Amino acid sequence: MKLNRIFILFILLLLGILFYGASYLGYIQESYRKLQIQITDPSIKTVLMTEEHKDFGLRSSPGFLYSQPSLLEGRTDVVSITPWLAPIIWEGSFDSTLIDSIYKQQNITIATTVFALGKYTRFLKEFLESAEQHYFVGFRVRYYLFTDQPEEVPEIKLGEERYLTILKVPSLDRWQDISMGRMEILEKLTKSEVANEADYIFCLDVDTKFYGPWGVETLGRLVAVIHPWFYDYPRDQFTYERRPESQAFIPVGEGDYYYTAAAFGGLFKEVHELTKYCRERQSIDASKAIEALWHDESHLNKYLLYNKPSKLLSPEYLWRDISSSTRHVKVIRLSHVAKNNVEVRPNA
Ligand code: UD2
Repeated sequence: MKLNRIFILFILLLLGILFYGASYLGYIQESYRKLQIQITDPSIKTVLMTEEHKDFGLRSSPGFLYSQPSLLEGRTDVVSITPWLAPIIWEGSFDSTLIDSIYKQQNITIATTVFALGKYTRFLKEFLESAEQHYFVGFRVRYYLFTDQPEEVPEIKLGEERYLTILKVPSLDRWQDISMGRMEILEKLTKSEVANEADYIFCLDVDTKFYGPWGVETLGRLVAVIHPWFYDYPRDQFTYERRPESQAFIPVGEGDYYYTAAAFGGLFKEVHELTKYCRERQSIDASKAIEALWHDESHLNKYLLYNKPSKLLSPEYLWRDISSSTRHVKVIRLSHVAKNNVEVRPNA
């Protein structure tokens, strides 16, 4: 009799645990669903992305003529390869006639994300208009524009096979949160159906303007851009996060190049891993009430130190300011535009 009662109690306890577990799981799934909808609303559904990447090799056609490549002549004033043998792209290191013809055969699409929240919508017109003139001209481009004010998006005449999707996101009070918040949105976007609509993705800052060609020479598995302020600095002077308490911590003595968070890209799978890493690390820091020195850029630099990019873009691909020059940068392709941070940002 006593044994029977213990047995019944045990069964009830088991049922209780099962019931609680199931409802907790349901709760997680429900919260996750809400999160997905919030971020991807209104038009992006989350689906399993195609893991396969179109790879046609680098084919050239018989009879197609271009300058003979030289083994002895080329740029000697800059380094165009990393110690892990990734190319560093500078003017003079590639033949755009040849490389365009190779990628033309692949029928590729390039997704490009840009965020314009608060007063940053004022940068959209120049950014988009100049992109239409210089960015992947002759190739299919899909812009994904995240903004808290869709009504402020200017009307831009897009070229053939150029598309713009506007996605509404909530406003935020701190520019640091806007900057870091991009990682979570990009993490989700790179796992959404957008991953099936394009072959490569670039994520660019909006307070920039194109002045020169940015083309298929920039495509690669994981592409990072060398920050225009630090390309000639010793690594111990890079503005890495140096506090061990932060997840972005990089000890003195380590480091390759200092990369900008204002432009990066690659295959969806790779950009997904990068953005996921940054989002996770940012939230661990936030739970410990610490914020990395340069926000998402500090985490991005840590990721890229231990997950080496397969292609690096020289500071031609994101220069400081069109009015400043250096003998190394022969073509300014994309440049930050001058802005008054105090006036344009939501907080100081
Ligand atoms: C600086 C750094 C950059 C990076 C960045 C923070 C230079 C030349 N650049 O760029 O390397 O450290 O700070 O990640 O030093 N945004 C909005 N609304 C806002 C604020 C930001 O939409 O109110 C978006 C927008 O897409 C902008 C991006 O976030 O391009 C980055 O923010 P930023 O422009 O304030 O950063 P910036 O140019 O000072």
